[in-house]
Amino acid sequence: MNKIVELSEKVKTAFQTGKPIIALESTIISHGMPYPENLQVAQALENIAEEAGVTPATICLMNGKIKIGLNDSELEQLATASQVEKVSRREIGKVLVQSKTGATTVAATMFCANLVNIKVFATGGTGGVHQGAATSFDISADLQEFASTPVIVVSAGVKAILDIPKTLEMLETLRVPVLGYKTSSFPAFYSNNSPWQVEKIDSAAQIAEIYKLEHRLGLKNGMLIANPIPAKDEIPFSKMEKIIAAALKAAKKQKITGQAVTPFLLKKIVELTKGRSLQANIALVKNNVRLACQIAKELA
Ligand code: PSU
Ligand code: MN
Repeated sequence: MNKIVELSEKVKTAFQTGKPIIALESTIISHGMPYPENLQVAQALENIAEEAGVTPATICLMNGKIKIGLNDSELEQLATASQVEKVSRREIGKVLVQSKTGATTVAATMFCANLVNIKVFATGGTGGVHQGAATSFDISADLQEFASTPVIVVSAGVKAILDIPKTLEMLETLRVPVLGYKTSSFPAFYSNNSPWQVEKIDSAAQIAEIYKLEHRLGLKNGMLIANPIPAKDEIPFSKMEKIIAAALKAAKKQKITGQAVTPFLLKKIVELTKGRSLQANIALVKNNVRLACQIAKELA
């Protein structure tokens, strides 16, 4: 396993000295944002963690290795590469054998973080049940990963393009705890509230305590911590509903399916909001990194 998994120097040191570590996702860098914003954001996220006294470990696949933590030049390589595969759990083996560069989704990042015992992971928004899933069967593998991988994921709810109530039902079926950080209205990515309810929790300490207790009981599930976007950065739900509907219509018209759906919709929404959604996306990920750091420190 050592040969497949490669820790960055910083991450190695953090493990040796017992410094808290958080995992960061790479799909936002490669598929979520244009260059150079993607690189700037990736670096800003790492800085936020460092300033909080936590070591960031951006996870991706490169040169046949699972990289846990990237140095500056690797981060740049990921942000500028023209051919980066979107890697969910099922693509990990193939992309490693073919030595391609792969950006890990929430599912794959959770899996890789857990391999090296990183327990907290900050992302933007996780995948879930897509609108129209009753006929398309499009349900993200992220949900299955939550059911079987004991990693705490801090996310601004789930992606707003999804069927949120069905996603919440599915998480319940998969027996995944979903907790709203200081909110009982489930956050909808760009919007800090939605018509749906979530169980509220008020401190990072309590999140860590729940995780530890579940671990003692032998529960192997992950946890979804729904962290609302700061009010000053949000786009109200009623406004986003219309924009998302337009993006979904465009996806249908262009017959976008499978893995391409999420990146297509997010890009379309950036266009339709004239970049406003990208700003919101950046703000919410930063906010999630801050909370993930607090939780990681509580667990350390
Ligand atoms: N951010 C993006 N594009 C993406 C994703 C995030 O801008 O594609 C990824 C996330 O990594 C999330 C995944 O885990 O989308 C879900 O995709 P799917 O529905 O194909 O499982
Ligand atoms: Mn899908």
